[in-house]
Amino acid sequence: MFIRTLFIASAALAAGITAAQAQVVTLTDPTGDDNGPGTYIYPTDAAYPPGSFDLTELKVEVKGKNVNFKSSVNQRLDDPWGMDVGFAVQMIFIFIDTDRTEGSGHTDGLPGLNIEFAPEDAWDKVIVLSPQPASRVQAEVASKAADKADDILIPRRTTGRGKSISAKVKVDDIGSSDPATWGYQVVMQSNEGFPAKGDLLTRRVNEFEGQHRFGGGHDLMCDPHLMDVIAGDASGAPEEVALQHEMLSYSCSDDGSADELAKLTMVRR
Ligand SMILES: [Ca+2]
Ligand SMILES: [Ca+2]
Ligand SMILES: [Ca+2]
Repeated sequence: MFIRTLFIASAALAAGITAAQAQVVTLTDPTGDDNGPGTYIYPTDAAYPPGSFDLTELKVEVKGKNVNFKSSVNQRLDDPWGMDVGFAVQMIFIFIDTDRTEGSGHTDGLPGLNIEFAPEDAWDKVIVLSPQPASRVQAEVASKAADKADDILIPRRTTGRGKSISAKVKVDDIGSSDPATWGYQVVMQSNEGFPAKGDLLTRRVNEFEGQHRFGGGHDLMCDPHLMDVIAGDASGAPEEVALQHEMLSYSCSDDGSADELAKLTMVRR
């Protein structure tokens, strides 16, 4: 009897460990593709060393009542602007599709990104990793993306260490507790403390790079304003670079409005 009870207990324990392990999702991105659709160039200021916007990994893990997000880049983080959270130039948007239901969620992006999502890849929540104080990000969301405010999750504290930027969000705020079932898209942008009117703290991409402007795109808002995303099945395979460039293709009309915005898809496991 005692042995039987022990067996059941250890079997339950083993099952519990398996369930916990299943709740870790690791997505990998190749290096050297921090050029958006293939043409983008870093700003010229020394605050943006090579690799700063080259996404390499996203790790998502449920721990108790929280979901931890840890996103890595191909350059040691630095704090040239005195943000006091261990990083400064990056801003990362983690879009998630928690219900995998076509037509449920948002197909438009966020102000300043110039992207959209396919209906089958509509996002339900986005986690914003910014070095700005959460109160500043919240104020920007309230004034520039109020219609989506309920689905824009701003962690109380986001910190950088080594090459990784981390934050946690409550499972209850996401409304789903199994990251293995979600779809993902990770958008690498840059923290712009003095954003253009309407932009959600994002840095612009122009035709020519400037001290604090990305280059290689278009001076208006028809080009996707981002440097790196995940593509394919996010295993980090070299062919994901071409898939990214294809996904980020866009077309501008003569007056600089978008004929076609870049349409992002989700990575699913
Ligand atoms: Ca990358
Ligand atoms: Ca532009
Ligand atoms: Ca990529």
